[in-house]
Order: sequence, then C-alpha cells, then structure tokens
Amino acid sequence: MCTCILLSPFEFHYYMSNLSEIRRLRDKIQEYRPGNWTIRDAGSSFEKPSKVQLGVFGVQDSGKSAFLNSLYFAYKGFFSQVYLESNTERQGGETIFRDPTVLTDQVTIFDTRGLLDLSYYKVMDVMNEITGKRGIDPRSWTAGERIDCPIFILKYNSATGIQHCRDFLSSLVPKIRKEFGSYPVMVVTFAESILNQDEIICDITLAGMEKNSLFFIENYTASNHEMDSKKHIALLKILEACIKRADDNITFHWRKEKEPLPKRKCEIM
Ligand SMILES: Nc1nc2c(ncn2[C@@H]2O[C@H](COP(=O)(O)OP(=O)(O)OP(=O)(O)O)[C@@H](O)[C@H]2O)c(=O)[nH]1
Ligand SMILES: [Mg+2]
Repeated sequence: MCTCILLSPFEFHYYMSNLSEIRRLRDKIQEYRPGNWTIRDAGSSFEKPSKVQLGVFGVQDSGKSAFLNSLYFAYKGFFSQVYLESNTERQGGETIFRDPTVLTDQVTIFDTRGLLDLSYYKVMDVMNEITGKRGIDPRSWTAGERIDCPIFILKYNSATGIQHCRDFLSSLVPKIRKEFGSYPVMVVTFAESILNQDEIICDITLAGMEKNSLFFIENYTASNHEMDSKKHIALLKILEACIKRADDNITFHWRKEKEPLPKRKCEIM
C-alpha cells in the first residue's frame, strides 16, 4: 500500500528549494581543495596540503560527538554514530581518544576527549592539543597532528551563563588569533532549549569572540535524527564556514612558518 503525504504548492516549493540548497552545499564542499577558498595571499611558493583537519574541543557531554555525527549526516545523507554519544552506554567522558574520520578526501574531522572543566588553567592544554604539540595523554607527544580549524563546542548553562568559561575564553581567543590569525569557530549546542540567544551572543562577544564565528545548533542525536532539511542546511553552512576558516589558517600558518613577514602583513582577521 502506498502512503502519500500531500503537500500544498507552497510546501512543495519550500521542500524542493531546500533540497536543491543541500545539494549545492554538498557539491561545493565535495569540490573543495586546500588553498582554493582562502582569502589570504599564500605567496607563490605555497605548498598546498593534501587535506585540512577540523577538530572539536569542549567539556564532557557538551555535544562534541553528536555535533560531528550531525555534520556527517548532513554531508553524507545518512545518519551514523560515527562517534559514540556519551549516554548510550555509560554517563560522561565517552570519547577517550582523539579520533579522526575522513569526511571528504580533503577534509578530516577529529573528535577529542572532553575537558573536565573550562578553567583558565586548561587553556595551555587545549592550545597544545590544537597545535599538535601534545596528544590526549600528557605523556604521549603527537607532533604533526595540527588542527587547522579549532571548533569550540559550548553547552550553554542558563543558570550560570558563561561565568564558568569567561576567563577560559578570554585567554583562549587571543592565543588562537595569534596562532592562526583568526578566531576559533564556536558552536553552541542544545539550541532548541535556548530562549535568550541575543544575550548569549552579547556575553560571548564580550569575552572576546566575534559574532560571525558563532553558531547555534540543535544536534541530531542517536535518539532523535529524523531528517530536517533546514537543520541540514544550517549544519552544511557551519561545515562550509569551518573549512573556509581552515583554508585561511593554512595559508596564514604557511607564511608565518616559511616566509616571516613584517607584522603588518600578517593581518589578523
Ligand atoms: N537535545 C540535545 N541533546 C544533545 C545535543 N547534543 C548532544 N546531545 C546529547 O547530549 C549527550 C552528550 O552528547 P555527546 O555528543 O556524547 O557529548 P560529548 O561532548 O561528545 O561528550 P564526551 O565525549 O563525554 O566528552 C548525549 O546524550 C547526546 O545525545 C543537542 O544539541 N540537543
Ligand atoms: Mg564524545
């Protein structure tokens, strides 16, 4: 028996235009090649890397794994728990290892172990992890695993606001800007339960972040992943922004490492 859902002409048009936007974004991401999206001049000697690496950071249970699974779903078109969510087998601290997944041949995503808290003292650990100077295990040094676009995942706490992470952010953001010449990307999860988005934007920008690098998303989860075309588009736009940021960061890094320039030319975005 065939079950048909009748859509009004308006709903049909909306549905079709969302599908075509999803296709356009997926094609654009699939066609991405390192060095092709940068707004920076890398110089003629720039050796394009074969891929860029995006990595999530944040406290335990903030939605890092669910966010990466959501990006994967939006890009690949099918839901998979590529990364295990924390409450499916036991509470808290599910992701233990820094774990790469190939999204496209040119883009790899990394899940990381959640931080216990966002105290000021965690900033150096996070910076060492982002720059590849240190692995998860403090005794294991994993040089060469640099993250090109750090994505900071925040589960907003309506009771405390950003009080628990203000000092952390105020210290982390300038360090990332110095290292990468740009802001980190920040994703606030559990967006559907947030009623005061403007207030959060204000708080976070006061802590040193820029508004254009800040996104809100209700993740797909293992128990709730019915495809929503608007959410797919929002996720693909975040992915596009992260790849773009990674692309700018690789050219900045190249110039900083290989062709030291006078300060004014290493423009900070
Ligand atoms: N409603 C809702 N639930 C979410 C969202 N993001 C994650 N969750 C749920 O929150 C819990 C923690 O999510 P994870 O993605 O495992 O969090 P994590 O940051 O990877 O946690 P660790 O690996 O332990 O550090 C899981 O039960 C998810 O299903 C969201 O945006 N909305
Ligand atoms: Mg996890």
